[in-house]
Amino acid sequence: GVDGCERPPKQRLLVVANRLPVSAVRRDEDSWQLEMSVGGLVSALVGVKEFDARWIGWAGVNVPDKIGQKALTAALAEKRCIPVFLDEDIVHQYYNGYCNNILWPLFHYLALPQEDRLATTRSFQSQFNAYKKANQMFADVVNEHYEEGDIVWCHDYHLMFLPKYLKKYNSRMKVGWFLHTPFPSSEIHRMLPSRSELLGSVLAADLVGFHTYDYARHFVSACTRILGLEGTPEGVEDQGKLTRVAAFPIGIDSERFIRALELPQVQDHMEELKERFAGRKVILGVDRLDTIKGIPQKILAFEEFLEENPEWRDKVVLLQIAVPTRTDVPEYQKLTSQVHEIVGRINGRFGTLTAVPIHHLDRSLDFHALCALYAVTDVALVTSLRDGMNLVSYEFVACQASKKGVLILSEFAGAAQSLGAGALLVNPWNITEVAASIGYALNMPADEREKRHNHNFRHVTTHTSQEWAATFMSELNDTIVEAQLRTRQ
Ligand code: ADQ
Repeated sequence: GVDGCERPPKQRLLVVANRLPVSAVRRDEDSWQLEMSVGGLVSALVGVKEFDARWIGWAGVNVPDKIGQKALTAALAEKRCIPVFLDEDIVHQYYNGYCNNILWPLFHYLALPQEDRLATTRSFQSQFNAYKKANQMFADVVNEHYEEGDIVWCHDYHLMFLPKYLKKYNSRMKVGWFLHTPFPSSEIHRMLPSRSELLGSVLAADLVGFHTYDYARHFVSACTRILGLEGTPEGVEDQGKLTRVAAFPIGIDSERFIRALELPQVQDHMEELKERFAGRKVILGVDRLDTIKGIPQKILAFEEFLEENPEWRDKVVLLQIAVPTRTDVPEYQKLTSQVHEIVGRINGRFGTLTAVPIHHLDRSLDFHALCALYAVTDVALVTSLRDGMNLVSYEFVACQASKKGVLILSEFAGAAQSLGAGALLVNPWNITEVAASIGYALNMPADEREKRHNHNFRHVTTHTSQEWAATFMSELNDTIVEAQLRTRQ
């Protein structure tokens, strides 16, 4: 530095998640084109400047040949990313199978696959074995790149065995694990054939984090009821060893959204949208096309609203932007056609020669288009049946400083705990209630809208993703110090 003092070296952080924050496209045998994707996690960690972070994860492509693997590894190194190579069979059984067909639905309170689905997929046990094998492959790569003093931060339901495997390699490794989905009631978790092994492996971490206090409490009671361990206000204790369990609600990089609204291309886009929907109020839904997001329920509620309020029929439009994900999983293909069918029916019923009430897009929007859309929206409609947090609701609030629109938010989204005071909370299963809330939102007086918006805007701009990551990391560092003190006593 200027004063001649050396800055202390930054603490190294290894972030481990199923997917790397880049998408890789192969150009030829030994060259790859990489694009950094932006998401909550990426911007959270970019914002935490005091750490020297590296990413470890799957690049999302099958690279069977050594030449390709070597070239991709080299290209990724420039982005501070380290790949885990998974072959097609593992991806099918670990990712499509155990992660997305078993854990994901169960953690969102949806039933385990019924017999007909079990018969068509490969057996539960072989999917579970692939899950463990994949976790071991992640652990191997982490271990290979680990240096004494590193912090290892594991993410999500894909990697529940990772804390245990890492500690087996090195019991002094500092390991944190964060779950982005809900953790369900212990009565739901109990149904999993591998319930105990999964809990025990997560408990090997030093710090276990969830979005909400409820999820943390569910996890602790699963550990007490299923494993017979002791739950304390601090976490879970097993023979004197404490695993700290706590809530760390995630946020967004709100500044990035607020700044984007100033850009000329975003403002042009807003003008276009305003012109396109002049004379109509805009209701917006933005979701990954996933059963947990309650998209059919949302559209049916909108239909009921139109049915009950004929005077609104040509004055309102629902824009539903639903980016398809996990298209290899049959459940998701079924959902797509179900949504298309409902949208088609409602547009046939209430559309005119010049306008339809629902615009449904099966694709993602780029960041600037998304910001413009959030900014011109009158009512955002989030009807998740369950959702760990739901960042779309945060993004909408961040973009509404001038319009002060209304957020209708499912009480089953983690975000209901943080944005509940400003939003209209609904039970998405109660279509009549959601329809009534749409009416209430569209007619809400400006002063009530402003009060509600200000409340949420303050929350979204103070509880950012950067703050989330920094808090988790400092808590993880603290647990290590506490553990050292305890062993010295
Ligand atoms: P998701 O289930 O993906 O995340 P969410 O938190 O809403 O849900 O984040 C979705 C992200 O994708 C947002 O940043 C949104 O802008 C973007 N997105 C979604 N649809 C899009 C579209 N059509 N076009 C463009 N962008 C789109 C999981 C959990 C959540 C939890 C997060 C973070 O399921 O509950 O909040 O992780 O922990």
